[in-house]
Amino acid sequence: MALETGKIRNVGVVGHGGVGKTSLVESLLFTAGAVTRLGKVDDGSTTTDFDPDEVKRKISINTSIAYCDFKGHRVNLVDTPGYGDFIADARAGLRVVEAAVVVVDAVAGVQVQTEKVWKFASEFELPRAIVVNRLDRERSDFFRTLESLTRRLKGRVVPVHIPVGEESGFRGFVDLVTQRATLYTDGKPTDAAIPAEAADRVKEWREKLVEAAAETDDDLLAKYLEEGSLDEAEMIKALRAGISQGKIVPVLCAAATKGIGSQALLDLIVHEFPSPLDRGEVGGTDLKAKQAGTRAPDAKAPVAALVFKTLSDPHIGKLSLFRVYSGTVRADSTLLNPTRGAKERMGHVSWLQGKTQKNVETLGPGEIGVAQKLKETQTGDTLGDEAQPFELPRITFPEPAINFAVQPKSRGDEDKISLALARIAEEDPTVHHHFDPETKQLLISGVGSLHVEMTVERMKRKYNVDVSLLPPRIPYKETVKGRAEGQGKYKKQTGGRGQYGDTWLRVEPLARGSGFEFVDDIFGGAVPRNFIPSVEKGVRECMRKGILAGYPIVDLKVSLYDGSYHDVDSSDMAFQIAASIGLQKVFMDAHPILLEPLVNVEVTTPAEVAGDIIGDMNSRRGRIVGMEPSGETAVVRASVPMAEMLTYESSLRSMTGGRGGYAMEFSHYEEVPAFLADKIVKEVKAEKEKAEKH
Ligand SMILES: Nc1nc2c(ncn2[C@@H]2O[C@H](COP(=O)(O)OP(=O)(O)OP(=O)(O)O)[C@@H](O)[C@H]2O)c(=O)[nH]1
Ligand SMILES: [Mg+2]
Repeated sequence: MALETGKIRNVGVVGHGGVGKTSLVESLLFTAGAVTRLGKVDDGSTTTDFDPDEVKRKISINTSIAYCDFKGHRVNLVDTPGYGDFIADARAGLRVVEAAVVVVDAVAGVQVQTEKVWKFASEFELPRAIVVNRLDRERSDFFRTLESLTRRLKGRVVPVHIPVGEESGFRGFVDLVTQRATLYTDGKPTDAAIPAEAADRVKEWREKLVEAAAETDDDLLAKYLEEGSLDEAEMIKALRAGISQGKIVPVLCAAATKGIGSQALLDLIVHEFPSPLDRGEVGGTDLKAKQAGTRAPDAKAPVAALVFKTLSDPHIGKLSLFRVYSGTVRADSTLLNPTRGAKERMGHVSWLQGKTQKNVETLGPGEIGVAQKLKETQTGDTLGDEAQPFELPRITFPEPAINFAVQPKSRGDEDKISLALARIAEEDPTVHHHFDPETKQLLISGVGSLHVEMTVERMKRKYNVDVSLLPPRIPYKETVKGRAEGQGKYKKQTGGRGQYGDTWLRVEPLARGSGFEFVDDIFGGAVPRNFIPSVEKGVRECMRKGILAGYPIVDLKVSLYDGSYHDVDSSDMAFQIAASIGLQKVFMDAHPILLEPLVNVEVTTPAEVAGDIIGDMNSRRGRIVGMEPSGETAVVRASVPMAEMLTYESSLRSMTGGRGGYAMEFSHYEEVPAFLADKIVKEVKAEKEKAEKH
């Protein structure tokens, strides 16, 4: 029997890193009786942080799912990571739920990622509740936190709880609707009258709650203005509607590790948050009619399920986590993945309790489940009925912002590395990799440096390949600014047949981006026809290797205008060598320079530090090409040498307190300023000498 759709609550638990999301999920599971003992993040025993990397670092890296049954409802909890590098997973998690619990720390208040997940929740139009957690900590302050919530988050934020006791003395809260206190001793709640110490606050904040409730509805507001109050039933009704429509964001108190607040949060989830049925139809593309279409949360409708997360484990294999939007997914059925044009056999389908799977026969609309070993399906794909192909909007992921080169620790591991990275990218769509033919390096790109480091650890642990990370080499190029001409001669007389080639070459610069041009200016056979391709070959080979500092030469015109030959000793090889000797000399006489790649950068920053961002860009030899303030955030566009952007991530983080973001793409090549070019040439020479010594 599939679950009753109206009795399902899918809830994303989101927030800044380390505020207690995983602990809160654990506490909810424990309170509802879904687990028999309260796991702890600190000893790696929680339900939702089970990955070895999570256990080791004591942070969440992957979105994971747990469920509990509470007062006749099924509550699916989507525990998401809060660390910035993994926040894309939180966004993917929020795509498949009907509501969000935003957890904030009672000491720190609103933080960078709080604002980010808030924006994600707004993007998906999710109703939400805020849990002020860790109220038992030193220096925690509910009201200061509340002040930061009101100031920094858009929405009608109103407390429905007032805490009782502070810091280590925090022992419960007063419910502003019922005006009863819930006080905890040894993790056990008891109902009590409002303690005297909280009475003033309760009076003050209840008034504000009544006002907020009244404002959700014109009739209620009229009544409230007339009578100065609302009765409890009216208030509950107004709050329910207000919360589920997102007009009111209730704030609750908690200390997750002590179990305080879980029961009240579960009550709110089942009573106030919408079910998949309330959410109604979802939009997508009807692939048969080739137009926009919808799917309803109806067990008999055609299946539409969205894969929002892929996990792969060398032992278990691939796991695809999906959310059913319509229809019924059955074990042992076959579904179509229209994106890949693949039929997928759903063997077992299961509910997920952290890493534990519970096989079920069917998964109905609104349910979240997992399938094993789907062949082609990837994160973001839709699974559905073959006869009624349909595609839900894909989940989009941020473009990677940071690149590292990887170097195998043992020789011959290159293939293994690419394979491992391809597998990891299946699980984590924010990891990209590609081979750069110019620098001959394999590059890994990710969201941030921790993200790339974790990727390397995963490669080692799961696929047994060990690599070291280097900053990527900058693909400089060489060219000339002036003209020069001269001779390149190669002559060798040793015993029998000798070697003879003689070329006169002229070099000139070409326009940026035009590459290479070879001109045959020989009259009267000074260099025989059949050796002219040899000269060009010698020139090309020499250009590929570089002359000034070993970088490829571009935008150069080379003319062969004279030479001489020997009837017996001249050969293809001799002319190649002669040309190369000649080019090396004339090139250096023609005012050689280095070119460097420039990138277009777009920085998104809180408006108040936009000035710092611009100043910093100038110090990176960047040219500002545009600046758009748009309310609280500003967008700064600049053209900057790629070499100056290698360390940008950490600078941006410190300048913006982690609230900034940036994207960049290659633009064009420009001359490296002379003083820097000298430095680069010297470094390359020193490296070469060192390499030759070894
Ligand atoms: N004192 C106190 N500590 C808490 C509370 N809740 C969580 N912690 C501790 O805070 C730390 C982080 O808790 P987590 O549950 O991992 O936080 P999280 O938000 O899931 O972290 P990420 O998933 O990495 O973003 C752990 O050491 C918890 O034991 C609380 O209510 N009181
Ligand atoms: Mg966590």
